[in-house]
Amino acid sequence: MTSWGKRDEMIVHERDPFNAEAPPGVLVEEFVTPVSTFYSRNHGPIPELDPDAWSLRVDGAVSRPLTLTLAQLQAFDHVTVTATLQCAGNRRADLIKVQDIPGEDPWGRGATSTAEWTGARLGDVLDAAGLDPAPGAGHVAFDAPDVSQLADPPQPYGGSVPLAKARGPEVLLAWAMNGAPLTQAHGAPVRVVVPGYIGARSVKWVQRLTVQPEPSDNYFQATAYRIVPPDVDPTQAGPGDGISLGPVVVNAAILAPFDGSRLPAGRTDISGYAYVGGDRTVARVDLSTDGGSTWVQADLGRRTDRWAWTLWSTSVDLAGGPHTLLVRAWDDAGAQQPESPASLWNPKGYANTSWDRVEIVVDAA
Ligand SMILES: Nc1nc2c(c(=O)[nH]1)N[C@H]1C(S)=C(S)[C@@H](COP(=O)(O)O)O[C@H]1N2
Ligand SMILES: [Mo]
Repeated sequence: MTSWGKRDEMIVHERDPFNAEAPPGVLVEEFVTPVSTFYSRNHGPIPELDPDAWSLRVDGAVSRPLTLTLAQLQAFDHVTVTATLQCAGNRRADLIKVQDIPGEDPWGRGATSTAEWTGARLGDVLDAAGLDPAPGAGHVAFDAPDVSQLADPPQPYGGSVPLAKARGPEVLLAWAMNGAPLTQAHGAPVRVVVPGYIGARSVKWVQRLTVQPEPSDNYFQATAYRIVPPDVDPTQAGPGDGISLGPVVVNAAILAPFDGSRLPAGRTDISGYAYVGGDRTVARVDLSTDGGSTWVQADLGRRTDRWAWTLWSTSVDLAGGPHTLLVRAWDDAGAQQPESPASLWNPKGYANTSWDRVEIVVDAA
């Protein structure tokens, strides 16, 4: 059985469709996540597309609808953006502890990863298709060929982003990841990469872009990836119900040490990620080693990539005995993560951005 180029340590939630994340200790090792460690999130079978037969249709509210081959797409300017993808289901496991969420994978802290994506700007392709230079509010819908039986009714995967976001210089039609052609599981030959938005909008195996007045009516835009109120039965929620997820709000996790670990006396290194999408950046990361009574500021590490996570770290002296580690990040608008997963619980288990908590025991000196 194929593991789609992933390392053996991956936590595989499902084989079919393939859904896997790296254990926290592996994820924190590198700023740019190796492809073998990058999480994989699929709603249907992973298609195998022939790059020579692939084409991208660009249509809808454009004056010159286009069909581009891979070579024609690669004739546009090449752009590389280091960007984090974060699944809206990241850290769902802690919501499931509050109340069960049937039918959804119990993602830990690893449904997020960072890569160097290379491709053409989506905005350049839209310009070539004669997008009205001053369009009203609109959206760009993305269509893929992978048919998901989890959708109601079963249908190919799709989604959309607002036109204003689609035209941002960071939004790519990417054919390479970390300097190599996209692998089959990550969307070969071409995927959309929408930095700052939930991973669901970075549609893999993209084959059609449509400029249209409304968001996509695809199941994964209109019905899934929405926050429905806690008292609504998610199987009864239909198109347009709930809050549609787009920009990622501020989030952070502790990747080392692991929850439940026993550590030797002496200095303890603590590290993890913080990330925020939309127009925001991570401003500060606070760490508590006493369950939230006192906080210290973590070092923020490499800060050069506007669309990538912050890998923070700190080193503390801990007395022997049990400790509750907590992390909370702040963004540059002054927003902070909510304290409890219970306050965020929603029936599909999206967007758990509560303070991350890790329990450890330190040996007596
Ligand atoms: N065609 C297609 N694109 C897709 C998906 C999918 O199932 N099919 N999953 C989405 C979701 S929910 C996420 S989080 C990201 C994950 O990207 P990755 O598998 O490359 O990590 O892809 C998105 N694009
Ligand atoms: Mo996702």
